[in-house]
Amino acid sequence: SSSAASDVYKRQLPALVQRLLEQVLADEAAHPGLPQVSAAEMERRLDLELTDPGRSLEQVVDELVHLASLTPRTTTHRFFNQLFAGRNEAAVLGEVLAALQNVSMYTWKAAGPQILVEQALLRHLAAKVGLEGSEGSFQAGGSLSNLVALHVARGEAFPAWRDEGPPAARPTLYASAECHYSVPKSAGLLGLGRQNLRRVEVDEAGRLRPDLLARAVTADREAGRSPFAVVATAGTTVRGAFDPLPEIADLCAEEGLWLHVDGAFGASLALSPRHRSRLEGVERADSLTWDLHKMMGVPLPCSVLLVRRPGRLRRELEEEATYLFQSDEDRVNPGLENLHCGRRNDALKLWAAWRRHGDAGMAGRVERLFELTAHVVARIEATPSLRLTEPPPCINVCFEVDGADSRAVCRRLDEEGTAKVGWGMVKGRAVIRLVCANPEADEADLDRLVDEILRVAAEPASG
Ligand code: ABU
Repeated sequence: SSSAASDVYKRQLPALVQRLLEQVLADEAAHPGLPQVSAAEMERRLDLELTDPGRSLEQVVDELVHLASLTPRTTTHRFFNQLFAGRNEAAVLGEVLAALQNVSMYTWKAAGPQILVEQALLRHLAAKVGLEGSEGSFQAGGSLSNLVALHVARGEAFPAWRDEGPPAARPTLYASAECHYSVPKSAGLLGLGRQNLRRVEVDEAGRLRPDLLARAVTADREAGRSPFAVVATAGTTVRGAFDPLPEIADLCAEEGLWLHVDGAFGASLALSPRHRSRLEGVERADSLTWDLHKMMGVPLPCSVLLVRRPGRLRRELEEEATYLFQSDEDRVNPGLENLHCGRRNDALKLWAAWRRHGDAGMAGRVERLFELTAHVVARIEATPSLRLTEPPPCINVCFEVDGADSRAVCRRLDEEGTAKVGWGMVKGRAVIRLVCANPEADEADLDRLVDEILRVAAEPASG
């Protein structure tokens, strides 16, 4: 019966959750890094088969603890591998409640005030980037935010496409050669054709060149194509470059092109008065992708899409579903304007973190990441055998060790369990890409990491 079930929750769950948390956190503290093992070896260590009979809740907790003990640590001070890292306690609490209540964010009927939480966040984020009055939605990651943005841009330029299929004109899209891989993926998914995405060359610092963009648009028009949108990147994945938004926005205005800014990584700079100037021009975007799970450290995913002119999302996404949209005002039924039907509550964790830290705390987080970045840059510059690729515009630091293969260095550190740090390609060279995305890591952690990189690079296998 439902009362028996709720009794289980009241009597057992708090203690089980406490046990899970204590054991996972203790193990993480004892082993902040784990030696990487192959998938085949992991399969030998784990029993993952789904069998009868089922097990007790206590046994399930034990199994979860064991699984966690073998899972890569992304929240400790040894993880510098991705554009996200660390953990935010208030956000974790919000996430726990989201899982416990399990609302689906499509209707007021099913989610009630959680919809208002989401809308309050969208308004606040829009104001931070000068897009007051815009509409927005949460998506399951930056790739989907980019996809939906380009779907809306396509509908703006070719209103009949959604109902009638592709037009005869050849729609053409532009982005930098260093744009995120979700842009060509979206071009394929949306039926634009990946070959109709122009990858515009970048300057020395990895920023899209507006002069080449203008030339490409003119050439395409002369060839009978239909340019319709530009994706500018605010914070590229490897180098952290910010495309020149004012010049690109000028061109888009002159040419009547939709300007989508992929700020999945870099839009969080808008929260910091000290760093927001790199985003100058973002207020002229027609749409913006912003991943709060990156610099802001809330659990994945937490991606927001903002669209300047309200009504566009609904125009391009609305479908009839009488079984779902049964009551209440449409303004609180976000399922009418979202790609997703059933949708998890990604807003609550961000709202909890923001309530905890306030605007100043959120800005402070971004600023701390830049302080850590400056520290590691100074350390690299002071070490004769290390070569900084370029002064980093964001929180990812690219560098090489003289005489060492960056890929081998990263692989060795991972195999040992010393640290996770990745590599990327810049101007044809493999460079170490160290991302300072965890404000809980400190200067000593970074010094230690640089020491370990130097040690590993000096070993024969890394040459
Ligand atoms: N948006 C994908 C970023 C992947 C990375 O952390 O490098």
